[in-house]
Amino acid sequence: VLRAALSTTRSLSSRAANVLSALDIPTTGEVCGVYDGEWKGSGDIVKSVCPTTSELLAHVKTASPEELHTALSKAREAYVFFRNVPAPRRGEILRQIREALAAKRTELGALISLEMGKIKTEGIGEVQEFVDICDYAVGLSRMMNGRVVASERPGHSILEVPNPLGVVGVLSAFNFPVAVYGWNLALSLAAGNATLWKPSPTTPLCSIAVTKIIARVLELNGVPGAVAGLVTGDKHAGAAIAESRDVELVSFTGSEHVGRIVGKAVQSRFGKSILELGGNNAAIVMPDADLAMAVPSVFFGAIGTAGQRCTSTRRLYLHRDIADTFLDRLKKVYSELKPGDPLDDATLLGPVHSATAVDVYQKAVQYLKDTDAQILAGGSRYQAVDIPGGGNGNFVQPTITMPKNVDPSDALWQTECFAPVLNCAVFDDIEEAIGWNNAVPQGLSSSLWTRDLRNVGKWIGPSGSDTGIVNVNVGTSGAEIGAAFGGNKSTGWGRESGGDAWKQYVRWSACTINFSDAAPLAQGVDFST
Ligand code: UN1
Repeated sequence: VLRAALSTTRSLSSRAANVLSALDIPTTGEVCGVYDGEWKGSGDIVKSVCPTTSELLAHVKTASPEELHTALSKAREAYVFFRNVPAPRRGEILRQIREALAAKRTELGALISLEMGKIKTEGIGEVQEFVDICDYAVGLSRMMNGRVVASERPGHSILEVPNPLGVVGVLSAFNFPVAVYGWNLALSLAAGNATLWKPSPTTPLCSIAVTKIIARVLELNGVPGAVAGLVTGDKHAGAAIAESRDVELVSFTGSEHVGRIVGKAVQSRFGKSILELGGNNAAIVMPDADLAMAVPSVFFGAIGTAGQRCTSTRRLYLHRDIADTFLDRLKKVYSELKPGDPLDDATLLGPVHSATAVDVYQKAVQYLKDTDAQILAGGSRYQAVDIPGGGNGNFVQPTITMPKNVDPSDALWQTECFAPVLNCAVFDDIEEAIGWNNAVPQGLSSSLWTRDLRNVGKWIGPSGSDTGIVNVNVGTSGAEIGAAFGGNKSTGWGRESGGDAWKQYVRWSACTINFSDAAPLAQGVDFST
C-alpha cells in the first residue's frame, strides 16, 4: 500500500504547482486524461515531464480501449444533439469559450512553456491564436453560407447547403499543443460537429487544461461535454481514431512518416482527412533586401520555438552580393543568445521538447560535420553550466551551417530536421534560388526578402514558390489565423484555420427543388411514354 501511495505522490516545485493549480489540474495523485462528459482514464499511465528541468509534472491516466470506444460513441451522440443547435447559437457558445480562454491566457501560456518548453511570449501567443480563431469562428457562425445555383429547368431551384458533418478527430503534435487544436475545434464547433481530441502523448496537461476550460462553458450552456471530448493516449489511440468509421474527418498534424500511415488508414475507409505534415521552409534574401528587417526575421524563423515550428526556417539562400554581410550579422545575434528557463521574461531560447528532439539535432549536426559542412554557429549541446538555474534540460545550441553540397537533392536539404539547425547556401540569380526552394518534397512555407516588385511578381506567380504559405518581407513562421494555413506536396495539401478551410468541416448537400407542376428531366432528356 505504501509503495502504491509513493508511486502516485509527486513533490512538485512551487513553480510547477502554481501553474497547475491555476488551471485546476490536480497537484497530487494521478491526473485523469480522458473526457467524454465525465473525467476518467484507466489505461496506461504516461508521464508529463518538463523539458527545461526534467521535473516530473504529472502521471496522466490515458484512455483504455473501452474508454476510447465509449468516447467515440459519446461523441456521436453529442453530434446528433449539437447539429440541431442553430449555428449562431453555436457561435455564442464559442464566444464564451473565447472569453474563458482569454481569462486564462497567462496561466495557459505558462503551462505551455512548462510542458512544451517554448518561451513565455510564444506560449501566451499560442493561447492568443486560439482566442483569435474563436473570434473568427464566431463571425463564421453567421456566415457559413451556401449558394443558390441557377437551374436550367423552369420552376426549379438548386441550393448548395452546408450541413454539420459528424465527428471530427483531431490528432495534434507537441509543438503547438493548444493552438492547432483550437483551429480545428473552433471551425468544427461552428459547423455543428463533435470533436474528439487525441493530443501528443508528451503534452497531456495542456490538453487537459484546455478541455477543462471548454467543458465548463459547454456545461453552463447545457451542451453535452462530448462535443469537445479528449482521449490522451499513444499511437494506438490515434490509429483507432483514424480507422473508425464513426469519425468523418481526421485532422492530423505531425511527421510525414506518421501522416502517410494516418492518410492511408483514413482513405482506406473513404473518410476525409486534413494533413499538416513536415515543413522544410526556405528564406531567400535578394541583394536589395532590407537587412535590418531580414536578419531579425530569419533569426526568429530559425530559432523561435527552438526551431520546432512546422514553419521554422530551415534553409537560408543568400544572394552572393550580401551573403557575407548577412551571415556576419546573423552570427552576431546568435552569439548573443542566452538559453534559459522559458518562463523567465528575458529568455529567447528554451529547450527542445524531448530527448528525441536532442537526438534528431545531434544526428543532423553529425551528418553535416561528416559531409564537411562549415559550422558557422553552434554545433553541439549546451553544457549544464551554460544554462542559468541548472541544466537538466534538453538544451541545444542553435546552429548555422554552410553545407559543402548545395545540390538540393542531397538528403540534408531534402529532410526536415525538427530542431534549430539552419543550412545556408549562396546563389547568383533568383531563378536558381526559387528552383532550390521548390526542389524538396515538402511545401509548407517560404519567404523572399526584396524591395523589387519584379521579384515579388515572380515569387508569388506560376513560376514562383510552390509552398502553401508564400511570404514577402515576412518570415516563414508566425502566420495569422485569417488565411488558410497549410502546405502542398508531402506537407499533405491540408488547409486549416482561416480562408476556406471551414468548408471541409461540413457535409455539402446539393439540393434541387422543383416548385413547378411538371417534372422535366435535365439536359432535355425526353423519357415520355
Ligand atoms: C505548427 O508549427 O504546427 O505559423 C503551427 C506559425 C503558427 C502556427 C504553426 N501560427 O508559425
